[in-house]
Amino acid sequence: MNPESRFELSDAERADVALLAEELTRTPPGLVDEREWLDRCRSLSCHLPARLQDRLRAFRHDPGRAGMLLIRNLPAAGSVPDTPREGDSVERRATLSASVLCAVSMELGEVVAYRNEKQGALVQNVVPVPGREDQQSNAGSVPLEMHTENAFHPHRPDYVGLLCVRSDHDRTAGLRVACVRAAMEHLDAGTRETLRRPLFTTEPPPSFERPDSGTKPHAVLTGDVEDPDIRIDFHATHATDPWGRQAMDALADAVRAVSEELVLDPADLVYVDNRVALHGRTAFTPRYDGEDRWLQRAFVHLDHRRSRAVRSLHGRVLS
Ligand SMILES: O=C(O)CCC(=O)C(=O)O
Ligand SMILES: [Fe+2]
Repeated sequence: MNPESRFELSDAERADVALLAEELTRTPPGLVDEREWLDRCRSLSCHLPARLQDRLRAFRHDPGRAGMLLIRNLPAAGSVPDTPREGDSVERRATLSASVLCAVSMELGEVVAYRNEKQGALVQNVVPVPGREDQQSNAGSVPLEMHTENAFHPHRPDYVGLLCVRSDHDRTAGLRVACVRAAMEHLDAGTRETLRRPLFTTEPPPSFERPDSGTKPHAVLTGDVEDPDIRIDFHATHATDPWGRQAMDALADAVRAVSEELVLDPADLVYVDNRVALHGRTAFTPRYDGEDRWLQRAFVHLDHRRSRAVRSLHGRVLS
């Protein structure tokens, strides 16, 4: 992996983050979705180690060629409860892992969630769910296709944060990340041009309850011609004509050629820049024995004001 997309805390820095996160676990009312707790979390996030703050700021300024940042050696809880098994499970309690995820995420921007997804909780559990093995959602265990997170949504996240609480038994579950900046080199001029035309529609993912509906026709690539933003979900996005379909196939090949696979260790935290990078996951075999793979996820927006019309004044849940 490119060293610019990786950051490792020293043991002393990890101890400092642990103190800060432990204080958050004791902060009333001990619930991450409550304003009082979030206000304290934001204040404490200003006291994260300077080197980490510096790196987060640099990542926000420029997501690099990989469009992601892997942060290693964060504090991990001494004992981790059984991996949840139920569908749409969330973490509302200010556990150590939820506190670490929120504090680092709040240093990056505003933590947000979606009313129609996972009960609008800010910290969501990414775990395999019995009976949903084949689903194209984070509850599945078949390969999860590469996607922009919530590609259908006008206020999709700017960053997706994924913190590993527990790895899978066989260590075969790989988070896959592919950045359009690298993929562009594998696309010819005609394909790039087609991907800039509004020839694609995108449905909500299975994690969203209705009544969210799909998009109007949109482009996959927008913004700068050489360094575009990308919006596509290879499961939920459909081309409206054969040219679009051909361009999507070419893009899928390019994404495959540049994607990186990360088998996360506990206390690894990855941020994917959802404007320029896609993510997905390889297949793995859940056992449903309490020791399955477990990530916690949070979404970050850079500009809270932009979603004001679909959010209450101090709320973080978008309708
Ligand atoms: O399980 C993973 O590694 C990623 C799942 C995913 O795409 C998500 O939770 O948004
Ligand atoms: Fe995702």
